[in-house]
Amino acid sequence: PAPRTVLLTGAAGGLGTLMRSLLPAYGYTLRLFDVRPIEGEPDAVTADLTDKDALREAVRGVDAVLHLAGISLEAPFEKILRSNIEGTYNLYEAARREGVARIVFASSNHAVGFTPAPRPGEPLIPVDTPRRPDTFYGLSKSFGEDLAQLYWDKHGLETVSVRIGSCFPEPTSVRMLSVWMSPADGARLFHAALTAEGVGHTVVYGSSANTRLWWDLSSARALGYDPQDDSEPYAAKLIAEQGELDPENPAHGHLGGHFVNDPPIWPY
Ligand code: NAI
Ligand code: 15L
Repeated sequence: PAPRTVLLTGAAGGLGTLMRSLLPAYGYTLRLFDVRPIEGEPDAVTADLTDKDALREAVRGVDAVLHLAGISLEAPFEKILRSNIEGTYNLYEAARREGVARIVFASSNHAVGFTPAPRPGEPLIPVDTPRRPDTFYGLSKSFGEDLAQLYWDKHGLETVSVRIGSCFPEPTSVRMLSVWMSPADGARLFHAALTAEGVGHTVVYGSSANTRLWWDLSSARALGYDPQDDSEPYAAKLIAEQGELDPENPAHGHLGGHFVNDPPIWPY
């Protein structure tokens, strides 16, 4: 049966807020979880991913989890370790113990951020391209994908790992013309990931059907995802403001954009 009750972690964040407004139309009842309180949502669970008891209670009885919580940009390793690595492990362990069948994991393009962006005419980047994290942040998403594979192989807990490009109301950079996922397409993709049958552990890229797309959406389409949006209507204005991407500039020539150039944040 299709999942109906879904735990949404990271519900207070940018993507969580978008999904709180878009996913109920697909018939889901959302249980909300975030370390930050959410105004107007007295039933939301306000807890940290390090709180194993709170997580165990939060996943109890849900059909699936949409796991968006975590640090969403580069940060000192120790912080990434707590929220994204240990936090995601805690979530999987809670889900395993409570018998939750599926997790949709918000992975990121930054798990493969050091992959050179294809130039026009070159093949799109496949999902099985070697992982090349561009930051400690991207490394934590790479860990999350491996954790998901382990929990499928060892425990039969299914995951769709969605390597999200940039999910914001509008693309705001020339790079985003290639990696943008409209919020409406985001909801379509998460819905497909929550409902497709027999996913095991499936990795997909998360973006709209952009004219300037860098990666292969076929594994997402195989779940039933049918993207309806394209960033191209924003192209002329963004290119006039910012210029075309220069593939010789590392911050332009890799999937991860400026993340490849950002120095690690030391110390702890
Ligand atoms: P965000 O930073 O706006 O939201 C993340 C939420 O997670 C926040 O509300 C924060 O309070 C919560 N959180 C962080 N650490 C936590 C912890 N230890 N315990 C409980 N809650 C915690 O990020 P955004 O943009 O909404 O992204 C959501 C997820 O999607 C993140 O995992 C991010 O890495 C991933 N992602 C997002 C992309 C995007 O374009 N928005 C692109 C690629 C991946
Ligand atoms: C991400 O993983 C971040 O969470 C998001 O804030 C954007 O920076 C996005 O990647 C991107 O690559 O544009």
